Amino acid sequence: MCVVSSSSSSTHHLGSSNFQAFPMDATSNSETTHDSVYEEIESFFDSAPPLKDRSDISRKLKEFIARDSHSTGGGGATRVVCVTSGGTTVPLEKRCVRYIDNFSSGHRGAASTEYFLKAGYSVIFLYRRGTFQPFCRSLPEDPLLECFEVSKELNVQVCQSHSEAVKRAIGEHRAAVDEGLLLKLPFTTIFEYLQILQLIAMSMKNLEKHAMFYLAAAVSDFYVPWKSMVEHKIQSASGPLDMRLVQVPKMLSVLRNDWVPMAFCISFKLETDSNILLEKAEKALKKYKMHLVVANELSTRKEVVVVVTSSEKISVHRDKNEADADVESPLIKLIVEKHSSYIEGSDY
Ligand code: PAZ
Repeated sequence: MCVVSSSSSSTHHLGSSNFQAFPMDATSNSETTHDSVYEEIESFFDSAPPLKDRSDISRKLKEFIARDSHSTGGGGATRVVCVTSGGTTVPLEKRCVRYIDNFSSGHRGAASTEYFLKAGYSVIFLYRRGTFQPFCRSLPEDPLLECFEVSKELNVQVCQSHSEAVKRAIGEHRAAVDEGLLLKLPFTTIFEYLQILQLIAMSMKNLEKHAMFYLAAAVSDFYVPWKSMVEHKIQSASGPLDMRLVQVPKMLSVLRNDWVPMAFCISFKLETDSNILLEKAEKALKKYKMHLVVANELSTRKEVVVVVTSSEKISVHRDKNEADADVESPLIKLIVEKHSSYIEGSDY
């Protein structure tokens, strides 16, 4: 039988990831976050496999934020939002053949990114590789094969039926990237996601209230710590699999209290049981001191969401009278208004 537990792991320990869990004012709010949470988080980062392209990501973030403050005359008045999108994977082996995944398509994150850009925000799009991308939502599933055709002279051309969608996807996407308004950073595993999220937070800290975190990614609740993970493919000949997953430390507390204490923070709560959804969203709002929690149910998430604040619950619906309308359009409008009130100091 193949058992993945801490006792099987020590020989495969990769050592420190050269990653500091609390590079900024870590103790400033220590009374608000339990020491044990800090310890769990520190241990998560210390034992996570180092990000391969860490310095490249840091450089891109630095340049993106710097370009942003230059374009506003150094006043830093531009609003920057980090949109997280898609689901994180949990590898079961270091030389990963199998992993635990979740349903998230990244549609929410991609659509929201488009609306934030339209509202004048710069967007850092932290997305799961292979999920929906901003401006590409209306393309068919296999765009290369379905949108293009090859003429007798072997010229590649866009099929008439898809030409508008292709023009929009390429044009609007390129404009946002070239103008320095959209930075896309991919992740696959929970280890990559949380390490990149921290790098983003570090880079956005000085934006203070103009920074926003819109955390729509479906983040794994359980994982196999890297130091407990077997190196090679788990063998089925060994019989049934007995595996212990531990809880992913709750990063929302440190994000809110230590990494970016001034940023406007929005988390999402997904449930399949509508009876517990709002209660859980309210709990998350209080526990992690979020400014807003967006509550949604799996089967209706494209139709309606509920924005939960400390004083109200606002249902936001997709406009059913419009064929291509989505719920993200009114949702982002509302969130932008709430963020404005926060910046002006008239709310929260
Ligand atoms: O990615 P998608 O458009 O298929 O779904 C969006 C969502 C349901 C993942 C998002 O709205 C959400 O609720 N994210 C947080 C999930 C959670 O509770 O962990």
